Parts: sequence; C-alpha cells; structure tokens
Amino acid sequence: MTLIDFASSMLAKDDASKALALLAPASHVRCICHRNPDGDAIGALLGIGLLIEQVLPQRDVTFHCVDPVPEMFHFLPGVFRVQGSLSHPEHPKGLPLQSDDVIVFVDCAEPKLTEMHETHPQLFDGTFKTIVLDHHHANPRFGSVNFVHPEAASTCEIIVALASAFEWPLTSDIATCLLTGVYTDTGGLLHSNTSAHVYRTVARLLRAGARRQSVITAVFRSAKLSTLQLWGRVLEKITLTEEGGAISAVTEGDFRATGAEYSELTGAIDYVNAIPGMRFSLILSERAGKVKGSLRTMRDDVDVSAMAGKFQGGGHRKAAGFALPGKLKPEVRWKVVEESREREEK
Ligand SMILES: [Mn+2]
Repeated sequence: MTLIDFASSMLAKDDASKALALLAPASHVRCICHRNPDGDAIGALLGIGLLIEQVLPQRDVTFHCVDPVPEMFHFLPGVFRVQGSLSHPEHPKGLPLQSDDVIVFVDCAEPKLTEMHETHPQLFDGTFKTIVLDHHHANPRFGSVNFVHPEAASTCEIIVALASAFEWPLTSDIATCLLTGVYTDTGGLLHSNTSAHVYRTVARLLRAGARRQSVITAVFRSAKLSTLQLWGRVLEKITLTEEGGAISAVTEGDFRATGAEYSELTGAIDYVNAIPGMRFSLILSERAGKVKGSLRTMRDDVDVSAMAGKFQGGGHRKAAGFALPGKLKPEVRWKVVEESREREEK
C-alpha cells in the first residue's frame, strides 16, 4: 500500500474536495489553535498555514492563539507570525473578519479550547466557512468540513495525510513544523499511540527535509535550570505505597524556591512512572488554591481515568488528571489512594 493509499484511507475523498472548494475563493485564511498550545497545536498551526500559503499563494494567511507560543517552539519557521486572538488594536471587538474568510481550526477538541467562543461567537455559528483538523475522540465536528481522526496520534499526522492526498509538496520548513507535532504527541515515538502510520508519516517528513535534530534538541534535550531543580524535588519525594502507587508531590513552596512555572512540571510524571512493578504513579501539585493530580500507568489492568473520575477529573486509561480546590495535605494523598483502590477492587 502506498502512502497515498494510506492517506486516502484516512481521509474521505469528498471532505478533501469540499475543503479545497472552501479554500479556493477565500482571500483570507485564519488558522487557529487551542489555548496553552503544545507542540502539536503550534506545529499543526504553522504547518497547515504555510502549506496553504504555498499552494494557494493569493491568500492572506494569519496564525492565531490566545496564549503565547512556549519558548521551546521558538525555533520553528514562521513562529514569529503567530498573533494573539483575532482582536486588533484598531478594532477592539475583533479583527474585521470578512465574509469570505475561511477559518482553519487545528488540534481543538471543542470551540471553547480556542478561548474565542465568547469573543468571536461568529466563528462557530455558521457565519464563516470553517475547516476542523483534529484527532480528539470527543470533537463534536464543529466545522463546515471536518477532518477528525481519533486514530491519528497527532493533528500534524492528519495534515501530512491531507498534503499527500492533495499532492501538496512539503518543504523542509513545513516538514519541520509537522514533525514537531508528531514527536510531541507521541512522546518522541515512545507512547503507545505510535502506530505504523506514525512511522510512515515520520519517514515522509524526513524525506521532505524535516530538521529532526533541531526538533529533538529543542523539545527533548533542553530543560531550564528551574525545571531540572523542580524535577529534582519531585524525584526526591517519591514514596511507594502498599497499593502499588509511586507518589510524589510539589507544593507552592517548591515552585517558589526553584523559580519554576507550573507548566514546567510537565514530563516529570514519566520518571515517577518508570519504577518497575508499580500499578500507577501520581504527582500532586499545589497551584493557586488548587491541588492538581496527574496519573499515569503502564499497566493494561489499571484504568487511571476511572481513578481521576473519582475526583471530577478524567483522561485516558493510561494518562489522566484531576484538580480539586484546596491545599496539599498528606491526608488528601492517602484518601486518593484508598478510594481509587476500593474502586478498582470492585
Ligand atoms: Mn494533538
């Protein structure tokens, strides 16, 4: 089976031609990703926008995210073009969207994740032609045309399939953006979502000249001093429970002492989860009046999303989380373990 066959098995032909029909008459294309953007959001945002600009050069393509692009992605081509929301100093109520604008949403599981659903409801009520590119199960397919493929490990993977289906050429810059999303959403091709199709996608991107070492260095081989010091505290405080949990916790004091932002905790859980023989791992972190819990497991017989559900959280079977109002106390930690265990034993 060729790559094109793979691509077309992933993409319904009429959706692809509908998307092209939408884009053809547009003079402006607004690409939007979700708040708190990760590598897939930024990679897909830049990847699809630069692709459209390349194949349909008469279009004015703009890139939008309500939150700033994290520093680790500043190496990506075109990243300086990412603007905030659609608002504009001369038009405080928003950029003067034109009736023939086409909006492209990437990696947004639902409208509110753009954080533009209240400021720009017209983006979601059918006023504009919209294209949704996403891989989240829960996506309600809120676009005029939807490429929603939960079987894809990343939104960038869907964009590569789309480019193959349309026979759109990938430049080295575009391939670098898209590889970033493929890598980050698979944890560097290590997560269980790393399918054969992911490897084919990576092969296609490397053939197109994706700068793999730049992505790896920026995303997986760089860490700020504050991050390492915060992780040091997490690792030092790991305790193993009789129930088979590897548990650690960070307080507001730990964030203050290391100078780390909350977001710098991301990734530490993979180390806590590395201890052989444990059923699950948990990091509790105190954040502005809340206690956030991140749960992971490597085992097929443990469902951490059910554990998170006990605390109004959720997620996937092997990675889940919750947030509770309050401060971090040892009692909270023990309660978490006991209730989860009771539930599993039922
Ligand atoms: Mn994603």
